[in-house]
Amino acid sequence: MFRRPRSQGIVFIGVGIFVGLLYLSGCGDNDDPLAPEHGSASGVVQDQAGQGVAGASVRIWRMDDEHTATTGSGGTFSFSQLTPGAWSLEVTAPAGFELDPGQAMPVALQVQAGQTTEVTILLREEDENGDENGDNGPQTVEILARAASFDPSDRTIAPGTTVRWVNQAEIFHTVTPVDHTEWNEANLSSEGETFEHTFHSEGEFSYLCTVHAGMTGIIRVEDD
Ligand SMILES: [Cu+2]
Repeated sequence: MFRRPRSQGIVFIGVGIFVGLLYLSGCGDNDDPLAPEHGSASGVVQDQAGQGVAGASVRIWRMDDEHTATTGSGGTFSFSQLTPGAWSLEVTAPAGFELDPGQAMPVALQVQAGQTTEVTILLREEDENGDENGDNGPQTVEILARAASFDPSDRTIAPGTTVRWVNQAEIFHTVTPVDHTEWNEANLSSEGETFEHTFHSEGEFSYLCTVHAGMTGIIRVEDD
């Protein structure tokens, strides 16, 4: 008759205890060392025909954390190792394209640990108006509302330029005209919020944030 050696029985018991402990340790809710701490965001930049657009610049940011990418041949991009939370994503169209008028920008994204947040950005082919002189026609420039300053605070632009103020932090700011009515007071209440105004007339337009003393700026519109 076959008789199992005593030492083999002890090994079986030992393995059983080990497997049991492994199982128990896997049941912990929050202390699982293998739980993902980061999330991902990926997406596609496409034109109105649904074709991916290569060469678009993609920027994703959250407080002081910022990542950039350029879309490849399928119009795709992805960011990994993102801290979970609210992120803002902005796409700059490559030559020949512009944002679709219905495309909100920047896009607010919610990143979750262990998950990939998907986003689709719509562009359209740029119309050819305003492109006769070899320049890029009407331009949009950005001014960043930082913790307590506008950056750049002094900006010179050509008539027809759109200025977009972008809130960089979860801080309430205003963009309040000083001694002019070129635009109405605007609020930038949260991170990623924007305000745009297109300047058609030459002049110097001062503005300030009513919340933060010394947070001032000026737009100089000059035709040259
Ligand atoms: Cu402010």
